[in-house]
Amino acid sequence: MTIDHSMDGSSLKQERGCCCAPSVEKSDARSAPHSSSIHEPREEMLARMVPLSGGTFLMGTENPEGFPTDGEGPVRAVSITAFLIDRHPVTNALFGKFIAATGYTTEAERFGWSFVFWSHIPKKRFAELVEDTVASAPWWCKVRGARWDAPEGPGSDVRKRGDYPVVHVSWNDAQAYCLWSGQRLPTEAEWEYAARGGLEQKLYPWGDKLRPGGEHRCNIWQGEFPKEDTGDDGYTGTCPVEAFPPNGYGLYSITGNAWEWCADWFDAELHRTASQVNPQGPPQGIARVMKGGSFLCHKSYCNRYRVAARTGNTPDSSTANIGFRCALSAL
Ligand SMILES: [Ca+2]
Ligand SMILES: [Ca+2]
Repeated sequence: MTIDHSMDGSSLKQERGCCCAPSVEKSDARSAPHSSSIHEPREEMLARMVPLSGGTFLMGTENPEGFPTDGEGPVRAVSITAFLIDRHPVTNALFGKFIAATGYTTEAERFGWSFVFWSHIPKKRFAELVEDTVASAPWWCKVRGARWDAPEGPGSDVRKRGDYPVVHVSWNDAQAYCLWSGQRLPTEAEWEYAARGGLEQKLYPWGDKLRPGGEHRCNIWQGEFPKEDTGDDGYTGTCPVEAFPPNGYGLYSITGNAWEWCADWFDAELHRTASQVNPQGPPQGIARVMKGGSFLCHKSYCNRYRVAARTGNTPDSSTANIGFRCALSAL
């Protein structure tokens, strides 16, 4: 089994290492297309969403904390048509409803494994559960049987994590969920517009200071990565989606906690010359955009819990720190 470790940034031309999420070569299995006529009741879906009026905002950053080679800049005026976006990332409870209704099988289940962060694997069972690690990022362990409802592999469950973001879901899985819920993934521009919560050119959804008044505002890493997360913010893994206050648009868990898939293909350059009206990203690519960073992000290693930060991963990749939220064009 070979593991393509483009998560170290090589394929995305990132200038620093990234805890983000390893991508995988899973060509030994094919993604089964998902088709279903079963849909979630529309009023339930709408009740979870926040309508945003759209408008023109300044997307990207040229702040020295940003990563120019990720394509975070230049700052440009982007226009967005009114849309709706989920108040929270899709939770385990909600994803469970989708699975129960459709019988959908996630890619991690079909491939038989997913990536789990090393310290979340019980020490006693490490040898039994871990099949391989990512050479350039040995904290990512390939765990057979790790899946959305067994996030640390066989023996783990999400019974007490219903209000946590679902993880171990690929971009393709997120698409399948959207077919059921009647939604779609947000474009990167929509996601960033929503994440900024009405503020202009701030680093975070709440302002420029990571910990205003000394308070944690999102779930990221404290301590020395990847050795020890002190969990000073209360969590050493994912956390309930409402653990921290929402942004100005009432959206929770935007930065930190789990990365969120966006609709676009990832490219570090194309947006420089593309239309700035409802940008959709490149027509093709290798990786899909992810935004928001995760509980593994730390300033010293993967300072990507800023709203302008971006990375990408292959659409069939799944890890313990990637989830998604959904959007909908205005009614
Ligand atoms: Ca944390
Ligand atoms: Ca997030």
